[in-house]
Amino acid sequence: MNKAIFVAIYLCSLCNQAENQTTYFHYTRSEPSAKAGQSCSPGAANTVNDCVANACKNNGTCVDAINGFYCTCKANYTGARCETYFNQCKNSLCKNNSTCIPGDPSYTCKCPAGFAGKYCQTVFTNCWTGNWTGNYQLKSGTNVVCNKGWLVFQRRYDGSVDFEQYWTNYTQGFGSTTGEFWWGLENLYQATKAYTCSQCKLQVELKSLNNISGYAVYSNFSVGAATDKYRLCVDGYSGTAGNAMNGLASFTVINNQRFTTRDQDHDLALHVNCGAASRRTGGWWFNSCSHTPLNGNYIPSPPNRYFYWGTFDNATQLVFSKIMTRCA
Ligand SMILES: *[C@@H]1O[C@H](CO)[C@@H](O)[C@H](O)[C@H]1NC(C)=O
Ligand SMILES: *[C@@H]1O[C@H](CO)[C@@H](O)[C@H](O)[C@H]1NC(C)=O
Ligand SMILES: *[C@@H]1O[C@H](CO)[C@@H](O)[C@H](O)[C@H]1NC(C)=O
Ligand SMILES: *[C@@H]1O[C@H](CO)[C@@H](O)[C@H](O)[C@H]1NC(C)=O
Ligand SMILES: *[C@@H]1O[C@H](CO)[C@@H](O)[C@H](O)[C@H]1NC(C)=O
Ligand SMILES: *[C@@H]1O[C@H](CO)[C@@H](O)[C@H](O)[C@H]1NC(C)=O
Ligand SMILES: *[C@@H]1O[C@H](CO)[C@@H](O)[C@H](O)[C@H]1NC(C)=O
Ligand SMILES: *[C@@H]1O[C@H](CO)[C@@H](O)[C@H](O)[C@H]1NC(C)=O
Ligand SMILES: CC(=O)N[C@H]1CO[C@H](CO)[C@@H](O)[C@@H]1O
Repeated sequence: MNKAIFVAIYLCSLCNQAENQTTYFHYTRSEPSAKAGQSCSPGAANTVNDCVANACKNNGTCVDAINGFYCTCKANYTGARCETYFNQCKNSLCKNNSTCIPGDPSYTCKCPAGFAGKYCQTVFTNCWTGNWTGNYQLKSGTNVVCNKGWLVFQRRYDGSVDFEQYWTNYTQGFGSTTGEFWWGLENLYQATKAYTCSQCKLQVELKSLNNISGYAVYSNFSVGAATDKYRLCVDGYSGTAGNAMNGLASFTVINNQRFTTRDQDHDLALHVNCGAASRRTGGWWFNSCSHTPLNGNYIPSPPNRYFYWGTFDNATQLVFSKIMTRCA
């Protein structure tokens, strides 16, 4: 073999080797074909820079080459254009059979029911044993929303969920724990039944149509069993929204009242169901009736039937509510 041909074959075998090694080689165009002994080497034939803008994803470095380009990927990325996450989860810290989900900049662990924490390293029993914020699952499989150590049992902010529901709905809960919801009286009872009224607190956060925010905290809170129609104990007000639950007219004091819905009237009003469908107040603890219809119509209809807190922003229509409890 003459020397020139040997060099050409040698160079071409380098090309092939390079091509084999750069498994992410990406052909985008045809370059003039290499002629033996002449233009086989990449430098000779690579007349066009193929590294267009954003050729490589995720900050990968584009390397121009004959007939195209290839990408050198940053850590945790792979694929011809670094478009795919590398298996971050291979050595993840996810504990207790949780599922590792790749993400940017790092993976997250999806916990099985009954576990919580960044790596699902902790047994989850209730919102108030830790400094929890977010959605969790009790061992029973029930979804629960925690907010800085409080258990959220009602949340409204856009009117997308209809709160004009029946007794079974108010006992079982409705809506979605990722959106608007009522958690359910039976869930609330089961989560708090080990505690007395003086061991749990209630916190209500509100925002009015005028964009004024306020809150009410009650130092004592509990709900009774289904057999007692989830009777409310609520006492010890402090806050900025006023004591509308117990502090207005005596006939609207709702401490010690049972729960009423459109189809189950357990209130003290003689000739009316405070939770009647026509009143659009949703299910609630009513005396005869109440100044805190937090499950009432989101949009006023009829005009005097709506979602408000009697001592807050002149009983203006609300746009947001969050009701939470914490026991210890
Ligand atoms: C890419 O680099 C930018 C700027 O340095 C940085 O903000 C971004 O997080 C990086 N993206 C990846 C996937 O590494
Ligand atoms: C790659 O992912 C691991 C977790 O799998 C993470 O600890 C590491 O910081 C990541 N590296 C870069 C450069 O993003
Ligand atoms: C994890 O899964 C294994 C196999 O299914 C099981 O034996 C083990 O008890 C599980 N551990 C936890 C903490 O759930
Ligand atoms: C709860 O979380 C907040 C914010 O992350 C932190 O400042 C506080 O120290 C935590 N409290 C406890 C008891 O862990
Ligand atoms: C209310 O309860 C009824 C009967 O259990 C059910 O069919 C309906 O879907 C529930 N509605 C909501 C909004 O959950
Ligand atoms: C509220 O709790 C305090 C103790 O924290 C107690 O003295 C008071 O009687 C309780 N009120 C009700 C209605 O349970
Ligand atoms: C309240 O805030 C919302 C969104 O921030 C805004 O669209 C609306 O105009 C505000 N309303 C008043 C009465 O200020
Ligand atoms: C509160 O509402 C009533 C009835 O609409 C009105 O007469 C009163 O002026 C309002 N007060 C304030 C402070 O807005
Ligand atoms: C019930 C159970 O297996 N819990 C384990 C969850 O993970 C932590 C951290 O690895 C262990 O310490 C627990 O024993």
